[in-house]
Amino acid sequence: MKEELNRFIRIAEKLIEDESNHPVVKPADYDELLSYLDLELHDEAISDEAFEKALTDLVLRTPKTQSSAFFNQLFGGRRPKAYLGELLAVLLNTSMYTYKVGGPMIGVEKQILKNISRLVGFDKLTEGTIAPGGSMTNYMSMLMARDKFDPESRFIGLQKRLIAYTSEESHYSVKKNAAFAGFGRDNVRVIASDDKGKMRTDLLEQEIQKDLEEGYLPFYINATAGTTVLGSFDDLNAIAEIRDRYQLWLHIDAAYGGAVIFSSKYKHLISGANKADSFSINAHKMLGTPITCSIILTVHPECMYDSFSNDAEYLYQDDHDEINPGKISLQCGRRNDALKFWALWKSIGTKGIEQMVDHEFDLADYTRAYIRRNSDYQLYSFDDSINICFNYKEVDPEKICTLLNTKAKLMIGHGRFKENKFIRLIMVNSNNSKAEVDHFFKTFESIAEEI
Ligand code: ABU
Repeated sequence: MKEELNRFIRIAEKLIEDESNHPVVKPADYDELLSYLDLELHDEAISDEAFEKALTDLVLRTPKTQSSAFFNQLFGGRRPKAYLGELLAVLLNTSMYTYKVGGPMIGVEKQILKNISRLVGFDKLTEGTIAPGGSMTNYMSMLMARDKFDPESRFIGLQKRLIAYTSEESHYSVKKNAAFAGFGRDNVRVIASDDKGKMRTDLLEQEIQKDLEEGYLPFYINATAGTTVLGSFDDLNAIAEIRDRYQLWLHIDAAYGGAVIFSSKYKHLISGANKADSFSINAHKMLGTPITCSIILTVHPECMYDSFSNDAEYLYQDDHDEINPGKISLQCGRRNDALKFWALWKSIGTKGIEQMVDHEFDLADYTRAYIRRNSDYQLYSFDDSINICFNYKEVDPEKICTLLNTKAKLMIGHGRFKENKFIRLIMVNSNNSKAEVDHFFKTFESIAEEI
């Protein structure tokens, strides 16, 4: 293994150097790209030299999501301590189903869950776990709600006409999950958002009433704290009131924006989160932890056991359910996604994480200020968000994003809200500074002028 660790360091050093010299990989068509690389699998072994070259070439041709020029998705920025935690988790190859196999890593996960629960402000006992991504934590919340409202569904399939509610700006997993959960995509009511991307609570209530009149069973609301396009936060207090009136399950999908729980300055955005039946947050988004680390908590621990536990004599041979998290997991084998986040949190403290979050918002403010004082730009997104959505002169957003990538200048995507299509810049890399923002605009404008 030592030899491979040395090889890892050699390749990693090349990657990090290449990343600072060429923050965007020169893209190529799929077939062309594969023709540069040695991906064939042969019957015979190859030499270590050939192996290292194949691996290095592959790594250096992979899109650089951790560089200073990556503004494309809701993650970015390598926090070294989190990466150290991840590398150790890989070496240990723990599976987080039992204390027997996971040992103290079960305690690491529980510590994170306890602290997140405290920061959300839950005053009840919560239970939680870590799942592979926000789609899956959304799914877990939906399954718990389904099983609570239609308990027979766990044994003989759906018996009730369940209806779920979410906003048009919510994550696309909500509809997929409705299909997986067996009540179907068409039984998700998609509620229009207001002009700032927040779910219209008046329409939410109207839809619930209509469904009740028609004999359906409204059971689940999925509210969003940090929408993918605008970074908007639903009005969680108003939605919780509706939940109380009609007795539904309220899940808060804070996969993206949940990081504000760490910030005294921005916590107000998520006011009401502590009223949720379940809450999810992704440490791999604003918190700079490697993909994936998606945390779900619920104030109904019994629902977590009802939906996810199953006996397996060959697995659960020791200890009690409380320290065998396989009993509340979606999966059987489960990566140790806790250690990387714990390593970051342990090293920089809650205050260090708060600084990261605030820094992302500061950079977003700086970016918006540039756009606002420059009449060539039009801004479509709002304050208190790290998503900056804009257009420049008459330039087609799709065209410029493609050109910036093909010229290996910047990685950035485009989005849509209502009738407007625009460039979407995600200011999620807390390693960046104002210098990278200035560089962004300089590069962006020079390529835009070519168009
Ligand atoms: N949940 C990931 C969404 C991806 C994106 O909008 O960048």
